[in-house]
Amino acid sequence: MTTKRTPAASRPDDGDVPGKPGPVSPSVAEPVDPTAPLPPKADQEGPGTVGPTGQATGADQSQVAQGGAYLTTAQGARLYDSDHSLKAGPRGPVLIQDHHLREKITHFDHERIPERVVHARGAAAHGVFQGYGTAGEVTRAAFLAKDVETPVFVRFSTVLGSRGSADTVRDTRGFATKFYTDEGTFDLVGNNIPVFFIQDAVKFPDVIHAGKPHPDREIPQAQSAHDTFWDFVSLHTEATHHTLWNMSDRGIPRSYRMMEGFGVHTFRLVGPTGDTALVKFHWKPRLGVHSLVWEEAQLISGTDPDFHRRDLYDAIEAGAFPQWELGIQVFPDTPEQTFEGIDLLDPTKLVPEELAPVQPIGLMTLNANVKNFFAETEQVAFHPGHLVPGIDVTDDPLLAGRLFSYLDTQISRLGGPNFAQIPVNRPHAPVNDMLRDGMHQTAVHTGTAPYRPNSLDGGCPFLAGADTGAFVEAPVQVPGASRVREAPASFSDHFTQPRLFWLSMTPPEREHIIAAYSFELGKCHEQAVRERTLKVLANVDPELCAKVAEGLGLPAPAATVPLVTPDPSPALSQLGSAWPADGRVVGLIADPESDLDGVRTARQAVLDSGMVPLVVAPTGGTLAQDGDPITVQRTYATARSVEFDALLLAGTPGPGSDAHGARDAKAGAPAPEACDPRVALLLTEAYRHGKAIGGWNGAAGLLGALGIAPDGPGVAVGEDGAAAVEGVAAALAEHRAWDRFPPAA
Ligand code: HDE
Repeated sequence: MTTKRTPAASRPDDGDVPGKPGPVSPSVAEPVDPTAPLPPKADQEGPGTVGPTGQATGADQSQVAQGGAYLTTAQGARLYDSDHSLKAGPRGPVLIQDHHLREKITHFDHERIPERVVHARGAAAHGVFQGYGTAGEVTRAAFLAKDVETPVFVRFSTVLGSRGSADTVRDTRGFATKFYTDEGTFDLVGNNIPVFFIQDAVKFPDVIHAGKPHPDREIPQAQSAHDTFWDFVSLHTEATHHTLWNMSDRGIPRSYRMMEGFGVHTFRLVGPTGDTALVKFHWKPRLGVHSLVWEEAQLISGTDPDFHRRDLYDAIEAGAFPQWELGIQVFPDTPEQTFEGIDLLDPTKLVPEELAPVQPIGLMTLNANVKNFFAETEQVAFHPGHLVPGIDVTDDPLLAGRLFSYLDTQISRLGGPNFAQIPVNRPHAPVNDMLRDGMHQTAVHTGTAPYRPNSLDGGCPFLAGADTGAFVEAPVQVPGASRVREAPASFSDHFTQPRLFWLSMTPPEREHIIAAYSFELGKCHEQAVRERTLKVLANVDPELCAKVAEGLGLPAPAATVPLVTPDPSPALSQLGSAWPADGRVVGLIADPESDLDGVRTARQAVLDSGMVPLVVAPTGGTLAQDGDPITVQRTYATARSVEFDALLLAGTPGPGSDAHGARDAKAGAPAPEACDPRVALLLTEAYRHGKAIGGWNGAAGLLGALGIAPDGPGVAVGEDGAAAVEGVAAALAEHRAWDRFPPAA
């Protein structure tokens, strides 16, 4: 039997079926003016979809994929069939005259563009930046003035992995922000680590070739735990500082929302009177800086490779808009370009916040998700050379190379020089350039004289001066010098600042660093690479070196340079501060016999504290003895501890019994085997990862049976659900129960 397709006019089901187009004219899309700024993002209020907690999210349902009533070709001709190729008879050959087949398949064949050579995997969001006005003395940048609101687009990324790689791999994270200011677009293309592997752009292909998969078998994907990476960084010791940050908890962030961002290079600001200052940019997350633990990160790579992308999208969709304060460290613009002996042009060095405090200059809020990943996240084109009046570059040799590289890469990635016309890249300031033609030119430029000087187009446009909003380079003195391929002497200190970082870490953070080096080097096959890395670590700290050597089963070498011991910088540690628990995910483990009123109370208390409750039960559906049914979001089969920041074990309605399969074990503590093994795994894994655990009425017995002391660090067993949530929220302020991790020393 065959299906015969006939023109729509003779089909009986058209026009009168609910939800199907009637015989009306299709809406015609407004022609796009490529020189116009992007329209403001539509408010996200709307009828809404259901988010991960089962709550309405408020997402805009009016944004549907197709705008018109009828499906058309790319040329606007209405189609009567897009499901069958044109054939000579139902079983005959496909005819080459099928222009619709060719249009559809050809377009599909070209759907992919080259992925970014680095930072291929990313996630992005729209938002707004509001200036505090506190930077007015050091920069004339108008978007930093008090209460000025500027739309922004931010893309977070990993560096090494391909587009389809996992989010939670150990890596540096990109943190690139596009400010659509009234004076032109400013891109702050930074990372979540304040220093870089190399001091000179000419080394970039080397470090990336070393970090990317091996060129023969193209493995491993998105990892630094392999021989070529460690071969390079052990030979090229200026990478030691960045590598140490990567091996620390900073290499595995809990969420993009909980990462710091850094401009890395020193920039030059130009003030209203032309005075200049050197600055380093910092993004400080309102939720604090938090990380995963390594086993958790590895498990998530399998169970939810989209963990960070999902987290960002869900939070924004739920209205939990992430925020960062932008801050600057300000240094005098002296001819030496150093501060307290630290070379400000060396991107492998940071300036401790204790020496130069970060001064807040504005607040960024991400408040809208992208509507189309390819159009926005994939096609956004950042470039450190996108600068606005009042923000200029320095002679950092790494930055100089980037100023060349980013424009160049967009031309091959986005297929030509007109990528600024792609909607996400369009400036919001009026564009009046004389750039013409080229691949993917979408503007229809009028006039006859795209050159200057000219008289035929009225001589316009005119040039501006600093007083009329022009970008004017600061007149920095360039000393007369011979041409050399050399670095300044101060660039050769590769160990003082890694040592500063190490000495600033708390015991559990040190333990994580030791474990990370031991893991990564343990994955290398070359003994020479391991031994050489130990020699590098000996120049950072003898304890670090000895512990990693112990893990590798190798002798610890002695330092080959005198160890300088700087004052530690507590600001480099992620521990020691209390942070809001907003946005943390709390799993509520319950079964049909649990105290469901307590579950309802606990669930509401979690929501009231700005956290996300997910009910975990033996099966899907709802839990209800009486009263409102409780929707189950995860079953014992689908839940894994890594999805949660905290777990709550629901109590039973009556006194003196134990939940979750252990109810019959009345004599003494319930036996661990009486607990559903999947619940036992959830709890013990979460415990091992330092997560907050709570419960009520009977939970203590089961936790104890699983080896989790009910009064231990980060464990909150309360009288009822609300008390348990309170205890868990308090524990989450420190993110993890750090006392559960053994100290390094
Ligand atoms: Fe990049 N980098 N980079 N980089 N980088 C790119 O540009 C490059 C460096 C950073 O979400 C590429 O559009 C060179 C430092 C981020 O789209 C490319 C050097 C820092 C992103 C490129 C560096 C960064 C990129 C690839 C050494 C932190 C992602 C695709 C001189 C301050 C932006 C693209 C996004 C992307 C080159 C070093 C951050 C090839 C040559 C240092 C966040 O142009």
